[in-house]
Amino acid sequence: MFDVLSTGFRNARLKLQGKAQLNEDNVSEALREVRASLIQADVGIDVIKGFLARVKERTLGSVVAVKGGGMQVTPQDHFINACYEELVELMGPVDTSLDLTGKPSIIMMVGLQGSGKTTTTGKLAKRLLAEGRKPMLVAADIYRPAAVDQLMVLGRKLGLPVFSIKGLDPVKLSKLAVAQARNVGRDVVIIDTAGRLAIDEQLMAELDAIKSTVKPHNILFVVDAMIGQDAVQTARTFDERLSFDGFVLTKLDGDARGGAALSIKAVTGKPVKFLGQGESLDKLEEFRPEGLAQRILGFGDVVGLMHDFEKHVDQASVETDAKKMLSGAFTYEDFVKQLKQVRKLGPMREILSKLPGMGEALRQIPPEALDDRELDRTLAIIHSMTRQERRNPEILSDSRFRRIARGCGRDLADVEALHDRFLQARQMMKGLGGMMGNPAAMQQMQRQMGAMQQGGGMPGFPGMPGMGGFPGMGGDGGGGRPTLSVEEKAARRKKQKQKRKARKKNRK
Ligand SMILES: Nc1nc2c(ncn2[C@@H]2O[C@H](COP(=O)(O)OP(=O)(O)OP(=O)(O)O)[C@@H](O)[C@H]2O)c(=O)[nH]1
Ligand SMILES: [Mg+2]
Repeated sequence: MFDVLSTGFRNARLKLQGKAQLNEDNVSEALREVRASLIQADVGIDVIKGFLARVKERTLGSVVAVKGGGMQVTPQDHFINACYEELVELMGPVDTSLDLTGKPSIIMMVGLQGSGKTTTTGKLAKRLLAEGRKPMLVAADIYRPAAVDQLMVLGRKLGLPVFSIKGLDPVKLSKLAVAQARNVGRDVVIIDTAGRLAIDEQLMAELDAIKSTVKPHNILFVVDAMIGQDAVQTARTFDERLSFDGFVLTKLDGDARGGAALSIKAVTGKPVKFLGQGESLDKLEEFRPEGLAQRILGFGDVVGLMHDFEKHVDQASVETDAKKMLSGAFTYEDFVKQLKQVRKLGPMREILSKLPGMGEALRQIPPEALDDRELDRTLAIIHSMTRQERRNPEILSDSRFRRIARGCGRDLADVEALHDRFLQARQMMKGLGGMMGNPAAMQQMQRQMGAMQQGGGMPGFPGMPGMGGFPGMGGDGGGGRPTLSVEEKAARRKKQKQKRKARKKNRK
């Protein structure tokens, strides 16, 4: 997602590399890269023109500021920051609110065929349910029998009532549904309407009639982010007729060029409220222009990840784990706990795609390395250990390794490799812990981290062991097991053998 745009901004940044200052010429050159990618991402020409002009003004119009700590901002960073701020302006301001003051509150979903109305109805219902509301779903798409079934399935999944009457026209049906909701004490009614491939008068008239009959508190226009400029035009037409309250942009997890995400607010003046990021019901996020701007620039959606992390992780236990890790007293039991928490965040590729600067790097990591099954394999090895071994990794010996390998059906070398990486990671954590008590060392580390982040600003993730540094997460140079050649495997076996010998010698 947003690859085209990210590449454009990255190229623009490269054009400014090593420049002592920003001037009309070099900024124009950088902006040409941005312009090309905006056109390719199918952003409307008027929006592009305005955006580029404002970035230029912001870049040239202000003196390059000096960041705290005496660190000079490079012209590159200054340029990217201007782009970031303009992107946020373009897509903002935020208004993710829904009017839920009605009794019941009515939300009407509209949009073209296949845009994701029904799916978003389910996602929204799930979200409201979690907030303690009592939603009812209304199948107002009566033209396709499968449409009603689809909503029924979602209703069953969520344990929610679905209102549907065969053969009744959508306007009457919606009216009845609202009355029914009031009678049975449902406080939110979500009306899933029919879509058409293109806008036609009959559909518009029907939606208009539903609107004037039930007077929804919220009309959400659902739009597939994969269609660029066209989507924006469609949105404009719908808005002229129905005057909706906001957008839901769907399929942002796909290969969308993302043009619509950028320009839809600018063109219609209506806010984006939610983002659909996948087919399953939990893949709905509140829209934050900052997060999206970071992703568009290729810095990852750190805030989104932090949010997921907070949702799934018990903060108190994270802090205890972090302390334990930093003291070097980290065991396989703790490690399993961590792996399971990481697992809850979703597939590895998805987690990593939200980290700053991972866009490019992700493409270079072979798919096997981010195979979530690798996590399972690692867990299987650890499960083959006895509880005592999991709690005291120090007691692991060659005979124990052999038993563990037999137990989980893996090569001895795999078990040993896991253990090596475990010890390395633990050592690293302990080193880090030692440093924390030492201000000079801390400063040194912060400087190094600063250089790595290139201004992307990645907050620390307590309890999230250095991505890729820990075993089971594509740690050995991103390769993972399946990518080793025969020679490499032989070399690894040889190395393991030497280590085994050394360990034996040490014990003697
Ligand atoms: N990847 C991805 N797929 C999505 C998302 N939202 C919806 N889809 C998929 O898009 C397809 C169409 O979604 P629906 O919810 O049926 O769309 P609709 O607007 O109700 O379509 P009609 O009822 O035919 O007008 C389905 O296969 C969904 O699973 C999303 O955010 N990401
Ligand atoms: Mg539908």
